Amino acid sequence: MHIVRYRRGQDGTPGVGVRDDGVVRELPVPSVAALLRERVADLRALLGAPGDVVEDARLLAPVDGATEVWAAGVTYLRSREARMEESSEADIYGRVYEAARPELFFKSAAWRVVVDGEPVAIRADSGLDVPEPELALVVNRFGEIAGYLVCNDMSSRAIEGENPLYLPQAKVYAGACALSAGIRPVWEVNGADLAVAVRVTRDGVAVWSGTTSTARLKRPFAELVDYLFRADHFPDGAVLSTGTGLAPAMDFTLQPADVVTIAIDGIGELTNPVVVGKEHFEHQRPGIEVESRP
Ligand code: DO4
Ligand code: MG
Repeated sequence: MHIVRYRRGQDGTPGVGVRDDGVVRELPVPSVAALLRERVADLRALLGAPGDVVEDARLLAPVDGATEVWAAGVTYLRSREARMEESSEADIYGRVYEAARPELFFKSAAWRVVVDGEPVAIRADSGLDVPEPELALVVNRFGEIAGYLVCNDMSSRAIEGENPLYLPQAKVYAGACALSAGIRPVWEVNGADLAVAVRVTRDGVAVWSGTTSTARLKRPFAELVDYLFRADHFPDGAVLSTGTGLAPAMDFTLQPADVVTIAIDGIGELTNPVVVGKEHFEHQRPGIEVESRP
């Protein structure tokens, strides 16, 4: 089962539902944010009694309201190695990999997230760009892990490599954050040992692929969530991407029209074509699905 946001094909009305065996059934809530204001036990009860079938659901990005997407970095050995190769300041990546405090950074507001099938972007001012295939935790406002998503943390290696202080520019720009369409509830899958696979195709030919497992993640999920919630409130919950365990060699860079596919066992698949520049995202607008909280 997956929690989904959708738009009805006929009248375009947005809704929230559960998807099982390809069939979407509606839930009596206005947003995914509303679900993330519930404790996991209450969420489970709510999902157990869905309503009518939605015949013509077009799936949307699985986040809305004030839910923020954050990401962890250098949580796998491969990521530590890759940063040390690309960076003018290799030492800091080795230190953060060993440190008690993880690297966490803001990645996206909900309204900027793209979903399966939509384009992801490389920046027009970057020359070395990669997808980062990651398992993302969906965390409710109480700091409980409620489910999982597939995340592509698109990144400019050129910009981050030039100076680590450029990290926000390397990581946060139009089309940089893609999430799979459905949230897999936490009680249905063990996120700690899942196969993660990535494939980039160019003109139909695979130009980079790789596999890893979430078992190689250096830090427990609970530790990452604990640091995120230490000094801030997330009234509509948060998505916390857990970092990449897959990075290509330095001679690989994404190109426009490449297609990136990320699959995580039991969670879902995320496929996005690559475009260059912010022009492709002018239709994105904040606030449309943001509702007032009680
Ligand atoms: O330190 C830069 C970011 C690392 C990252 O995004 C990752 O390891 O996934
Ligand atoms: Mg990453």
